[in-house]
Amino acid sequence: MKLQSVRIHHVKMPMKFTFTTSFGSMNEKEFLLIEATDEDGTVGYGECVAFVAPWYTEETVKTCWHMLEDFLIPMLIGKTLQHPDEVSELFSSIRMNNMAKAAIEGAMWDIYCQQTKQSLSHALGGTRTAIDVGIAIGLQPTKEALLTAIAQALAKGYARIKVKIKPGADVDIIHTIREVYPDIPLMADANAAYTLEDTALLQQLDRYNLLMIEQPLAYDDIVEHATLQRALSTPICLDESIHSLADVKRAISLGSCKIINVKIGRVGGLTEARNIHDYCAMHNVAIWCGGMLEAGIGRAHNVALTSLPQFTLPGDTSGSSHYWQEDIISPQVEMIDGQIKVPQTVGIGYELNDKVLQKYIVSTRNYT
Ligand code: OSB
Ligand code: MG
Repeated sequence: MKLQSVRIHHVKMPMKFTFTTSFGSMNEKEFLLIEATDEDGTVGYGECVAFVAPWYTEETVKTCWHMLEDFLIPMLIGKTLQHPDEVSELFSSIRMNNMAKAAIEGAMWDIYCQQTKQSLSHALGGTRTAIDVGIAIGLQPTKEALLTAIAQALAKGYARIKVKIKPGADVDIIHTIREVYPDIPLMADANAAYTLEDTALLQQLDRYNLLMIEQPLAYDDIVEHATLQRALSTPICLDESIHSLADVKRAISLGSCKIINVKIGRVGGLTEARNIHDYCAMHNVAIWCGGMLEAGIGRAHNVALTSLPQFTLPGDTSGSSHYWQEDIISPQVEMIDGQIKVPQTVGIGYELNDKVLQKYIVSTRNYT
């Protein structure tokens, strides 16, 4: 393949709910949609998952746009590649900016799959034909609202419930949930809101049989999580701390976590995500696919990735209708009885719905 031109669509989509974490709230998703055209006319799409503000990682919509426009797209246009794995190799001279890299890398995987007439799931080594789906429920204004949200999620068949916690809204919240639902698969995500000084408090969570606690300590820490993991029986799952296979190796060798949340954007693309999968499969480390409140293109990529065998835990990969009135793909990603079917057709298995996309496009820029 040889990339000929790229269009970046700047998109804003209203969400169906307000999503609140220890950092703040979101009720719309602003993102970049990458439309890449190969010299043979094949068009591939990638979604940049970065948010408007750098509260989750350092990247933003604007920093990604800058990286894509000034570095990544110029590096890729006109280069002949045999396989999309070569994209991350090519980008290795650029430090970090993983969500920007993943956005265009994902589009190249899409082009490759169409040209070689295979599904993205198959090209990545996927084996599952359906994936288990969990839900991430943000911080709620009241305990009643939280219990209602959980009841609704269970009624829809979600295979796992994740709730956000923060200092002041943690043990108490989990205690309340466990009083009503002693046995549901439950986990808590702290989004880096605690320090080692909170060890005794976090130990109180051990009695609630949580599947895991996600990213309790600092976003850039791997060392202190190892200290915390030794003090907890609840498995720690790392999210924000993991940007590469090298980070995964460090975390596993230090004992910083027992589970890894893999996000394609955070680790710089599908190739690195697959490499992390392969390493974790070899070392018997459980992994699952995280979410960034993606629209349809990013969601389709998450579904394909989750079809790989070591994704043994349900991911944050809800169906389109959980987030959007109308997603930008057709068909929509649909969850039925806690599962999403993995498309086996050529490419990502969903078509971009241009009519819907047009409603949400703010601007478009062309690069040749
Ligand atoms: O910490 O996993 C996280 C959403 C935005 C930013 C960070 C996180 C999340 C989620 C997943 O919890 C939400 C989803 O995509 O359903
Ligand atoms: Mg998280």
